[in-house]
Amino acid sequence: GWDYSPSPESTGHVKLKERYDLYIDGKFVAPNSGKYFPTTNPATEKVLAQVAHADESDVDKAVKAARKAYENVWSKLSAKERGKYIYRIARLMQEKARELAVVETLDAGKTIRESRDVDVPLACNHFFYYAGWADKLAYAFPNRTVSSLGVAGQIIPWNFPLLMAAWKIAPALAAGNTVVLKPAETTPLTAMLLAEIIHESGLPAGVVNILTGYGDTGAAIVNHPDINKIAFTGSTQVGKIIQKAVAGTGKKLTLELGGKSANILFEDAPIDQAVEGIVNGIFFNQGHVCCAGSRLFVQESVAEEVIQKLKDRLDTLYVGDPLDKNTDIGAINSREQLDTIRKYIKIGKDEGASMYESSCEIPKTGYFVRPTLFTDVAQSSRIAQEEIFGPVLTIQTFRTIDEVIQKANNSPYGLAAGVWTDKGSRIFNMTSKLRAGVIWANTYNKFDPTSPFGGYKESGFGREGGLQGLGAYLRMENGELQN
Ligand code: TXE
Repeated sequence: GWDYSPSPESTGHVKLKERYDLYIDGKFVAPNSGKYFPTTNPATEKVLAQVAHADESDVDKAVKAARKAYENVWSKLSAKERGKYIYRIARLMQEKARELAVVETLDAGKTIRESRDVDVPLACNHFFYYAGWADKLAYAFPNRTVSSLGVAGQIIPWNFPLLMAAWKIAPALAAGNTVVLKPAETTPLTAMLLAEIIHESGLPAGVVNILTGYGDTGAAIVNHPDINKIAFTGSTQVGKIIQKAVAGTGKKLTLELGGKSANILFEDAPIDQAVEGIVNGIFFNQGHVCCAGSRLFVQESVAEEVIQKLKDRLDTLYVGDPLDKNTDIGAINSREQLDTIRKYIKIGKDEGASMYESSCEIPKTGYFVRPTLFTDVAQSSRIAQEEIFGPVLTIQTFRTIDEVIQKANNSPYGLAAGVWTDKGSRIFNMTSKLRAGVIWANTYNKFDPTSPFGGYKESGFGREGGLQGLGAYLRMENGELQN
């Protein structure tokens, strides 16, 4: 139900509760410490609701509930029954699509167009897709003996709050595991709406537990001895901490971390289409995308034309109220992230790159940044090497294929890449040489539950989506799936 007492920030028919509890063992319960923290709307800087801060004792309670549900209920159900529950969750999400989209936009700052057309439908699709695999595991992995792992601990970031919850929960359940999930501290609300949906679906108590909190809550999940698998999406810095913490414990681990992905434009590409793809690649979701095409490499012969077209296009982007359907770029997720982006814009100027920012107005309150691009960027500069995670594009030029492959691969990261060219053979040549987990050709930021997603190098390991994403939640007796 949605008949909660409205918080001051409630919008339209979507009414938020004043306070959100933890979802443990099929019940909404207060945290043992009694502590709550505020989550704010980054577009208005106003508090949306108070959210429970789970501590180690709450995590322990949730892991015990997940273990009990795994041993006594979930692993005993037929695979077909498990699939039915996952379908039911997907259908209930569809019914509540509007509420989910509005709350996602309020809590994360992303545009309503994106929440409505991308995040929520993709999250639903993810549940539908994995529901279908639940009773087909034997067909999914022929010649392998597969079994569920047990309890999965899952920690997710703030850039795609509902979608990341779906990416984590759906395959875990389909593979027969139970779950303890922690959303990011700045975007806990849609995860708690998902908890309500899961509750309404009748999923047996303890199969999914959702605990809100900060990094300490995440660390308590990672370090809990009775967890069999950790799935983390977030910063490379925290990913390294988690990998160390998990070492030697026997917990299965997947890490989806940062990126600095190359978008490569050859002179024979359809230029106008490519400009749109480059804009989408870096400005979609305010640039808070791990696979954002944040480094553009454009062939020298067309560089001037492309850069001019990009500048013109930047000036047409509308930055503002995320709930306005005309908005292209919403609010930066948090004050901290705004400070990080501003810091990198200053670093770019100090490093001697030429900055161009769009001429648009930005709101006076809330966390907003003008879409920005840098030209004359040195390969070794920090803005070309470090993840900014905001609407900031660096542009470099190249002459030959070998040169651009060398530059594109010269990064600690390897999550994604884009190639824009009219030549099919060149696409295949590039995909074999670029060290990136996902490569798009003549498009960018295309996602589908059937396609595995994940990185090389410091972008992490393991895949989410597709069969590989299912395999990440299974024990394989005769050989793990390769990434
Ligand atoms: O990430 P954190 P932050 C990058 C991006 C961004 C930077 C910092 O560059 O600017 O990371 O963002 C939980 N043990 N990405 O600080 O801290 C935390 O509570 C266990 C890219 O927000 O990694 C949250 O739920 N968990 C990335 C989650 O980890 C811990 C998306 C992610 O937060 C923890 C997000 C700990 N010690 C940021 N400390 C992507 N790949 O998409 C924190 N957490």
